[in-house]
Amino acid sequence: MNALRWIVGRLILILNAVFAPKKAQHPAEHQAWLDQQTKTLALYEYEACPFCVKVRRTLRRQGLNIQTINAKQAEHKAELAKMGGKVQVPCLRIEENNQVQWLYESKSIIQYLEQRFA
Ligand SMILES: N[C@@H](CCC(=O)N[C@@H](CS)C(=O)NCC(=O)O)C(=O)O
Repeated sequence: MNALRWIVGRLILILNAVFAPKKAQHPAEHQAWLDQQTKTLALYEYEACPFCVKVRRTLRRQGLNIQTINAKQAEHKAELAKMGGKVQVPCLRIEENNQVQWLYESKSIIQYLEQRFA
């Protein structure tokens, strides 16, 4: 089962690389604004999780440079469980006005990013 999961994961990564969406190119000033805005966002993820891949493809399409955090690492997994409430990826950590929100569900994350940055 683990081996099968590993193989499917690699396939997802290969297909994602082959059919990578075009990374949005913004004028330098707008990109600098986006980078400033996204400094306080972090995506907890697993490399080969299909839902995480979906979110990463959105980041690329939108030209968003959001920090990604490998939730397979014990310290990050523990952080996600403790602060977010459950170990599920993708999860977007949003820090705004000294408040932290943990947004789960790929659909909700994509919707949030599209509403905020599209
Ligand atoms: N409906 C969720 C599904 C997310 C999901 O199932 N993620 C899996 C990884 S692919 C997960 O976090 N499983 C818990 C674990 O592996 O500990 C979404 O669209 O984000």
